[in-house]
Amino acid sequence: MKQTEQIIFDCVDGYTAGNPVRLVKSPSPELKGSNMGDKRLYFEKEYDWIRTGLMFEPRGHDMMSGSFYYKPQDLENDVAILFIETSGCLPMCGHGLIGALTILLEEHLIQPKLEGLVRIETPAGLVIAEYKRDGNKIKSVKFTNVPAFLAATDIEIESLDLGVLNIDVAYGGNFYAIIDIQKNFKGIKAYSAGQLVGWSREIRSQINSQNHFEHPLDPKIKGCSHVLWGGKPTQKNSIASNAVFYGDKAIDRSPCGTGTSARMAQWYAKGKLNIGDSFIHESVIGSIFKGKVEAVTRVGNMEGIIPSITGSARITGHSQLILDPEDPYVKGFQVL
Ligand code: PYC
Repeated sequence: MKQTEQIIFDCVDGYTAGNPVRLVKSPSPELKGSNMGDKRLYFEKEYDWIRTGLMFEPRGHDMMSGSFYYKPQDLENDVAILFIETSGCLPMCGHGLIGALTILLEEHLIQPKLEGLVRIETPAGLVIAEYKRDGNKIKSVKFTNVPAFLAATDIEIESLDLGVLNIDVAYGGNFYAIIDIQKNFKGIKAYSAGQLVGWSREIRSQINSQNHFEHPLDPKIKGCSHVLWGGKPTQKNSIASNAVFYGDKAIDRSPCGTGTSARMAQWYAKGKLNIGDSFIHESVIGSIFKGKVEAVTRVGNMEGIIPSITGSARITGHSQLILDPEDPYVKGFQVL
């Protein structure tokens, strides 16, 4: 696939718990590498202009999140997914996976070997999903995520506006700086999304300049990319609410699948959740993911959990997006 030629991408748009998903049906750039982790790096090196063209304005927006799908490397599996987001190519994206799978199944783009179960290769590792179907509609997707773990606790960061904040960092497919309600942070309902975005950028850059986060078993996954702000639940059955910051300007409209996984690992490590417990997590718009601590595991020399996340997605439209080398905004832009 060449940047010098016009390319027309066939896409299906939708959302998972309110956050956008855009699956590219075709064409998909050929990726080199023996697993999705290597292929992710190859895509970032050779094809980042496709990601920015399809995710940034004017074809996308600050929250846009998408994916390409591929034949799996291991033929025991059903599909491989590459996540393309405004923030880059994430190792794993929970709302993206639920959305991509719903589209792949409803549009008959994949035929799982076993009805009701899909084995998905992601850059972060193998993820196994179960889905419930009603006719042609996928009613819900439950995926068992890669292992999640608490990576660091009680990091002190000075925010210019909020003052000193106490932050934990946990991994759930991406590294999350988790800011729970505390003396200098009253919970997400007390602030605007714009305030959270501004503070998140400052905090993420301080956290990464003072610490190094790297997956103990996969050095390709490093850096704290997301900031998860905590809040009180507003709905009867939910346990907590949260707002996740990603990219440079986005607040996740969904409860964030990898963020919920990271937060469950944090709660488990602090004795607030046990094996088998469920964790109903609310987003800024009140949408819900149901999390569960499925098992305990080890990640290198750390104790971790195997989290599962259940949610649902809907298709909203079909489009053809054109990347034309003569278009001055072919690579897209962001207004920061
Ligand atoms: O659901 O894992 C997720 C996610 C990551 C960034 C936005 N959503």
